[in-house]
Amino acid sequence: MKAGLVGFAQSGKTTLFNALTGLHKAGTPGRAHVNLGAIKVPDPRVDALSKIVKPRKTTFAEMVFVDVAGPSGKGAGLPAESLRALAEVDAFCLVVRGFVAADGTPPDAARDLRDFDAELVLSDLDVVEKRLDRLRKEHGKTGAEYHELERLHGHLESGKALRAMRWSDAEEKEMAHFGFLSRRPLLVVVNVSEEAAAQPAPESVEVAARERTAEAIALAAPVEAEIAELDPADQPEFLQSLGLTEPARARFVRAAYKLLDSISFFTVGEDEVKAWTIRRGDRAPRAAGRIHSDLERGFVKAEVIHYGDFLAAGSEAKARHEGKLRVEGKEYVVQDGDILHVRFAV
Ligand SMILES: Nc1nc2c(ncn2[C@@H]2O[C@H](COP(=O)(O)OP(=O)(O)O)[C@@H](O)[C@H]2O)c(=O)[nH]1
Ligand SMILES: [Mg+2]
Repeated sequence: MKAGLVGFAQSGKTTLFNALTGLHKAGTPGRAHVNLGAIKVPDPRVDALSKIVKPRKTTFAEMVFVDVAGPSGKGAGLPAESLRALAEVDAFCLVVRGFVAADGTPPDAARDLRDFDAELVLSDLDVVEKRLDRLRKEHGKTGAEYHELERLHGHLESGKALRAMRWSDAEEKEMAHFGFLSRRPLLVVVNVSEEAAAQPAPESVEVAARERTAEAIALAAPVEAEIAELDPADQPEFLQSLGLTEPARARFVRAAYKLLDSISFFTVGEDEVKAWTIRRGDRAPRAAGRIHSDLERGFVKAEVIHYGDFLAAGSEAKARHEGKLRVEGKEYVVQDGDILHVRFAV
């Protein structure tokens, strides 16, 4: 899973990037520069499985972040390098300023959200208009693509993001190559001051986010960066002093999973216990394909034990003995917490 940190300059993107990844990148990346970092997705189930199986290696799912330079101001548009880096992200994490700026400017997070979303809409409108022009010249005002794009044009022109549109799977596929920015799932992170670190996102932002089919969370990026620097043993006390129960990293990852409708499945063996990320609704062959493309191509069946059954039994052999192992075929929809063993032939 790959998330792009976006937002206006000085909103705290790089500070959040450092807090999430534990890296120490300086300031705002230049126009031709992007920061790239990955975090392990915390999952107590992986810890529990690892304790039982005692594998040589334990691997958590990964979430990759890209931190790019934002527009310098309202209407300035995203720099070309940023657009290129954002082409391949699964979701946008929009960082909006919720603290008083160095020059004393009070925050207006809801406005920044509206302005930034408008940038995404304008960028897509530009793409649609260019394609419509081209189609008009080549074929006149006819054809399925022309009419479909006209529909998107109307929607975008009314200022609305493509996120809110219902598309069939076929439409989704047809439109994929355009890489529309306003179609990407959006997680709004309000970077609040330390005093507000434990409070939910301001109501005005919640409302503006909901109107845009987006989710909102609040955190204080510099505080999170501090937490990331602490010895794990010292973290609980520091968190408690701020009124927090867990680092925002954990909340952030959960929100991102929810936003992308992602779930985890596991592979378990003496060599490795490993967590994998898939979309809810993915069938067994696609899940197998995350492990290796051969496993998807040559998928025969999957042996499945659910995490809860595995834990209750205490070992794979016992879970088998208790009849908790199911054999599933190509149509099986993988569930969050499934432990898979894929049988394949290529
Ligand atoms: N007071 C305060 N300053 C912050 C906060 N987050 C970031 N900053 C400061 O704002 C400036 C810009 O932060 P940075 O992360 O580089 O923003 P970016 O341009 O969005 O990447 C830096 O001087 C940060 O120290 C915050 O929550 N509170
Ligand atoms: Mg930056």
